[in-house]
Amino acid sequence: MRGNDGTRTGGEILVDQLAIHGVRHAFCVPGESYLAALDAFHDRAIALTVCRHESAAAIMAEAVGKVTGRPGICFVTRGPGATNASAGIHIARQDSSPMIVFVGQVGRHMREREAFQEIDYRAVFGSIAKWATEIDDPARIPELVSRAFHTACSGRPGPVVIALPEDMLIERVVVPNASAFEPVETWPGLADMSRLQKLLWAAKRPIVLIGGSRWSEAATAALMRFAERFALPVATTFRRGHLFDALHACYAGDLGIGPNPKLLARVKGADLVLLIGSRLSEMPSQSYTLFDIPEPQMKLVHVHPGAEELGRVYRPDLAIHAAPTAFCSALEGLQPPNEIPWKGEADVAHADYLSWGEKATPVPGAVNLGEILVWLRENLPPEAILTNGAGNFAAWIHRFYRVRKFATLVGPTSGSMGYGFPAALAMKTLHPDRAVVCIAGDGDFLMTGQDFATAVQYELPVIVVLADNGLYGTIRMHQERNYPCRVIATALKNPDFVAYAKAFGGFGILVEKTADFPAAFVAAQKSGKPAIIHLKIDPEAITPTATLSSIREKALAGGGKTGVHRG
Ligand SMILES: Cc1ncc(C[n+]2csc(CCOP(=O)(O)OP(=O)(O)O)c2C)c(N)n1
Ligand SMILES: [Mg+2]
Repeated sequence: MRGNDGTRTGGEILVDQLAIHGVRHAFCVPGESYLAALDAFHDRAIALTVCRHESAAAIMAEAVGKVTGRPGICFVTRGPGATNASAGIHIARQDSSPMIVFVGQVGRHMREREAFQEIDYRAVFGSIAKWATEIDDPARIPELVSRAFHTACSGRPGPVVIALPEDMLIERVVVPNASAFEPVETWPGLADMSRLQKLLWAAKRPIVLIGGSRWSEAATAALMRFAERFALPVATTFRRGHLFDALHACYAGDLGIGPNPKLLARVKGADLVLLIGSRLSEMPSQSYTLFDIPEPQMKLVHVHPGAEELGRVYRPDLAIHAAPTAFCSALEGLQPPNEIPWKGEADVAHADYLSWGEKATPVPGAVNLGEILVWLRENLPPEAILTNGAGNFAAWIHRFYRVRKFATLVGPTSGSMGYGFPAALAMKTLHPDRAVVCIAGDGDFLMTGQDFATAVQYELPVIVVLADNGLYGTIRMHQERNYPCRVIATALKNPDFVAYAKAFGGFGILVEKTADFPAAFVAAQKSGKPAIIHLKIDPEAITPTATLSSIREKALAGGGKTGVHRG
C-alpha cells in the first residue's frame, strides 16, 4: 500500500517507473521472491498476463519488444524462474530486441550463502544480456530502471536483466520518479549520405539488403520510396520479411535458409551492397560464404545502429552508424543518377521472387503445406499477423506467404523453437482486432504449448496451424544427410492435438487433406476460441523440394558423413 507519508515500497516505485516509461503490458510467472512488486500492479494501467512457463513469458515480452521497438517487460522468480526465462533472453540478444527481465532475488542479508534459489545474475546472464544488474537500494530504482530502458533500446537493442532482492522491494523510501524515457535516435551524418550518393552513382549492379531492428512503419515506407526512385532491388534477410511489402515492385525476396538461387546469384553478382540494419549473420550470409571476410568482394555500405557491429565481421567501404529509422528518412535527400544503369533490374528481381513462390511445389502426402500458405496469403487481410518458431515447416512460410505490412511476420532469427505460439499470444494481446496465426511444427509447438492455457484464460483466439510430421524434421534431415539410415532421437510420438486443444477449453480440428483446410480455418475463426488446426503431414515432405528418402539416397551415394549443416 502506498503510504500517506510520501513513502513507497521498492515494488511500488518500480511499477510506477514502468507506467511512466509507457509500459502497457507485462508478462510473468509469479514467485514469492517479488510479491511486493506484484502487489504494486494493483490499480496501475498495466495489463499483467500470468503465464504457465517463464520461457513463454519471456518470449511474449521479447515479441512485444521486437514489434514495438520499446522494451517488452517480463517478471520471473529467482533461480529456476530466471533460468527458464533464459530462452527469451537469448532470442532478444540475437534478434536485437529491447526487453527488460525483472527477477526476484534472495534478501540482501542472505546473499553469497547460496540461499534458496540464489544465483549470481551478473555472472549467469552476463554474456547473453546487454546489461545484467541488481538493485540494492530502493532509492536508486528510478535511476537504474531509466538506464535499463535506455540500454535496452540504444545502439543495437537487447535484453536487460535486473535482479530485485526481496527485502529491497519492501523497503520504504521517499524518492522522485524519473521522467518518461524516449529511445535515442542515431542519425547518419551529411558526409555519410553524400559518400553513399557517390557510391550509388558509380554502381552498375547494386542491391539493398535489410534486416535487424530499429525499424518502423514510416522507415519501411521511406525505404520503399527510395527503392522506387532508384529502381533498386531490395531483399529482406532471414525472418525480417515484414520490413518490405512482398508485392512491391522492388521486392527481390527473402535471403534466409534455402533462398531463391536467382536471388543468391544476384547478391553474389552485385557490385554494391547496401546493408541496412542487419548484421548479415550466419543464416542470411549462407554460413558466411556470401561475402569474403573481412574484405567483401563487392563494395559494401553497412548501416547499423550499433557502432560495435560496424567492421565486426565485414569491412565496409562505407560504414554508417545510424538506426534504420533515421537513415531511411535521410534517404529522401539522395538523388538518383539521370540515367540509371541498372534500370529494369528491380523488376526482374521481383519477377524472380514472385515466380519462385507462386505455386506450391508438389510434395508427398495428402496435405501440402505450400498450398495452405498460398491459401492463407490469398485469404488473410494484409494486417493479419503470422508468427513462427523454428523447424523445416517454416521454409514454406518464407517461400509461399507474402508479407505485406510492417510487424506482420514475427519469428526468431535466433532459430529458437517454441517461439511462435507465445509470440502469437503477445501479438493478440497488442492487437485484439487482428487475425493472428501461428504456423508451428509438432516439436516446435510443444516446447511452449502449455501456454495454450494462457490463451484460453485471457480469451486470446489465435489460430495455430500445426504441421505434424511426427518428427524433429530439421534434425532428421541433417541426420540423413550426414549419417544416412542411422536414425536416432528424431522420431516423435505425438498427442492428439485436437483433443489437446479441447482439453484446455479451445477449439481443435484435424485436417488430413489440403482441400479441407479452408473450411477448418473458417471454423477455427468462427469458434472465437484459441484454436489448433492439426495438419497431418507426410514425414517424407521434408522441404518444399526434397523428400527424406531423396536426401538419404544422395548421402548414401556420396558416402555418408558430409560435414556439419545447420537448420
Ligand atoms: C530451443 C531449440 N531446441 C532445439 C533446436 C534444434 N532444432 C532445430 S529445428 C528442430 C526440429 C523442429 O521440429 P518441428 O518443430 O517438428 O519442425 P519440423 O522440422 O519437423 O518441420 C530442432 C530440434 C532449436 N532450434 N531450438
Ligand atoms: Mg515436425
